[in-house]
Amino acid sequence: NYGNSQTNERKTIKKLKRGFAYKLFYQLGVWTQNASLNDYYLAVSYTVRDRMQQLFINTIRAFQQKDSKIVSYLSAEFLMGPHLHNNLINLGIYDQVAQAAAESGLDLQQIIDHEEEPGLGNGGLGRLAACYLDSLASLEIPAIGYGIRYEFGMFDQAFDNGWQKELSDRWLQPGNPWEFKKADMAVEVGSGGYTEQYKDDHGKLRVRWVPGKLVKGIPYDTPILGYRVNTVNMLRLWSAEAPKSFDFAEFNVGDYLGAVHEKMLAETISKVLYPNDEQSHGKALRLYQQYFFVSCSMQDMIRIHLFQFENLDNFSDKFAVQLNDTHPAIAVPEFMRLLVDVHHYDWDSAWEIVTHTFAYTNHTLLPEALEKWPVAMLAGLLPRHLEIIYEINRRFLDLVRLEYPGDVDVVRRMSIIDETGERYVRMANLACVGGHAINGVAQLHTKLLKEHTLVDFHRLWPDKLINITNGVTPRRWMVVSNPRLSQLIRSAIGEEWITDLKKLQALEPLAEDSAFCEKWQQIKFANKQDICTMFACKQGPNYNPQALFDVQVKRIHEYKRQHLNLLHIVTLYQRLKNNPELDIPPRLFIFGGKAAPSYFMAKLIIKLINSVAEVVNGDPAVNKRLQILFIPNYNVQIGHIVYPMADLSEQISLAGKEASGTGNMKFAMNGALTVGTLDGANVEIREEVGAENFFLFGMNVGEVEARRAAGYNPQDIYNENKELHAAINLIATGHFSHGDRELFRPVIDSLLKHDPFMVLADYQAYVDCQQQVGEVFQDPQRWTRMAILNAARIGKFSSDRSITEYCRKIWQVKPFPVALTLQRVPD
Ligand code: 26R
Repeated sequence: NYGNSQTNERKTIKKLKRGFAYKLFYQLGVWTQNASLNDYYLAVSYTVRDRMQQLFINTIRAFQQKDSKIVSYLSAEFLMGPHLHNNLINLGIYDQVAQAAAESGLDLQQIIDHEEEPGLGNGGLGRLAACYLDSLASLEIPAIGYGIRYEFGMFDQAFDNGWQKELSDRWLQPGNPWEFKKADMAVEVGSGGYTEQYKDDHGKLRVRWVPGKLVKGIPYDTPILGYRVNTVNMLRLWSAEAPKSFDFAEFNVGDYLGAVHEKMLAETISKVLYPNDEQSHGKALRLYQQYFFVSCSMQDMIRIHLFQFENLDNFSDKFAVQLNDTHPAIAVPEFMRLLVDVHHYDWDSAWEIVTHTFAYTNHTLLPEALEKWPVAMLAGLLPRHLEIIYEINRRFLDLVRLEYPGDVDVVRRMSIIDETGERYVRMANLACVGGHAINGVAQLHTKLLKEHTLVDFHRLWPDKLINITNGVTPRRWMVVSNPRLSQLIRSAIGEEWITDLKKLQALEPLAEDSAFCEKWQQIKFANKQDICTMFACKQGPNYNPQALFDVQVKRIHEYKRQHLNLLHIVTLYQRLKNNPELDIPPRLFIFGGKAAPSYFMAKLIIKLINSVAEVVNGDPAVNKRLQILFIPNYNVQIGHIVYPMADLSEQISLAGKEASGTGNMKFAMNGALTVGTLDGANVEIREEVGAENFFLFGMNVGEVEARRAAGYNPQDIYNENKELHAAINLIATGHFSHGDRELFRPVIDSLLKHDPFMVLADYQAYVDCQQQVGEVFQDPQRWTRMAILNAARIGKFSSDRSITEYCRKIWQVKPFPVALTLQRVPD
């Protein structure tokens, strides 16, 4: 019935076109001729959203069935990226909508590109949460992502004379068609005040918290589509508002301005995402943000639970709550408070429920990133929670003393309270004690947690700490962002790989098929051309799509060693200046990434990259073979462009510092080869794709430790290594700073005096490895074969695999397929 399906297709397109026109007219209130691109973006998005609603509402109903267990993913960050394109793909209506748009005189691509992305995350941790939501829905696991609806997400980055400038991110300004405000589902959250004892109706002595202030949390729900399934999960983000009682009429009689001021203060809570990925333990607002969204979310889950059950006894059968790092760890005492103070559970039963509910994922090995809050701050902001934390700690330390009699040191180390100086609450210890599972995010990371960061906890509870290696969603990171490659793969091996990424293995034999290899190369080339047209070189000739595209995109951090990459560039620059005949392939070095606004060294590294770029790109003696592009404002949208066009993926952190990395996976999926250290998930990527298809260099963790133990002196390396010496001197003597010898001195000094991330120690190995990279690139057949094998063997790193492991090892949740029992609109 080809004819039949064709008429259906026509009907669908006609309906979509009518949908656009309706939305423009009725919802946006504009006439076609006057509509802006934003109006069209909203009209198309609302039309698409309507097609998700039946599924969304059916899924919510399914949550209410007793035998469905729900995963709650608590995260201070969700770096979702644009919704429209992804939803079109997951719904399977991209082609129809493109056709309907075209027939309405619209360019769907232009509309998709118009979307202001919700960048409610800093980097890896927030993006991981977004990939996990995609997989949870696609695997038909009932799940709610709980977080904060920041009015201002990650700042926009611009360059001013090569320096990073932060601009506020106004993502909500054009209107957000994907969210539903649920004003009547608001909950109240307290702060400050005091605690008191009182006798309840049965004469039993109880404690209650009398907060000094209240705010209201309003949920905004965004539907999260699975890929071609009926499940539409939800992302529930909380926005802070002043509660009714603070309204001028009732509370602040006569003090109108005072009341407005109170309202303003309440609303600052969800105003802005903290852009630091360094420690922010001085910031009461940050702590309160965490408490705010956690309290809202726990109250919400309790409400959902009590909707179906009489009490909270079986709460942990209904909800598995994952703590995405320690940012939501205050959930442990909050849930205890709700159970003991509000729902009148005794301590032991409450603790049983709490510990069966929570599990904690650790995402970092950097000691400075382990959260701790001053006890004094908690006492002021959350007095009842501090009492509960003390009680948790008292009982926990009794257990520790029992296990290790006489060992006061272990007690000091494992205590939730750090008493070495000013007293702090250690959030990682709290999270470890308060849940039934702890996990690292890559094998090496978990091993290092076991041996160092969490060694005592691992000794006490040998089965509690497990590994679940990170993964990323192939829907967004292949199908959405790389349509050309996805189409080629589809035509070669079908499309099962989209939901079962191991199936990419079927590509392996095609690495020997010259016709396929040629198509593969053409696609890479076309993707590279795209970026060359998108960005024009400001100083020199336009970027050359034949060049080796050598890419490092990630947050700017010393441990990630963007400056090692830069030293290699300066080395090549000098080699070319000294020897114009040098036989190396042309390279385009691409950078992208933001620096935390207060991270001086990271910002200086950005300035240094831009400064080297200016000189190199503007030097006709080298700029046919060496060019540098720092793409401003790296975000999910830019990621969509960057991964598909990369030849080489830079994963060059000092071994032992990167917990996992996830960009490394996205690059390999899109046919880039990796140059990397044995750090994070690189180790497992190399294992999967084969050592012969991975450019490995540098010290491993053991060698790093040994080197440091032997007394590391970067100055010696600088003195002995001629090329390195010259490269550093070129920067130090102002070659890239118009003669200014002071500008980059802090970078140089750091490298020569301490070099905490051992850039100099790995320099020679890196440069040598890059030499090899260049040689292989000059053999396109060989390069392409390696790239295809990388993609073919990357299946393990699908977030579907990660989520399947979480379900089995931590959450004890099974897929719960949604039946479409509810029709669209009741008559
Ligand atoms: C304490 C606070 C200010 C803070 C510290 C660190 C806030 C945010 C961070 C960022 C950390 C936790 C993070 O993003 N970690 C990254 O998590 C990714 C997902 O697991 C890993 O791939 C990546 O290696 C790791 O750095």
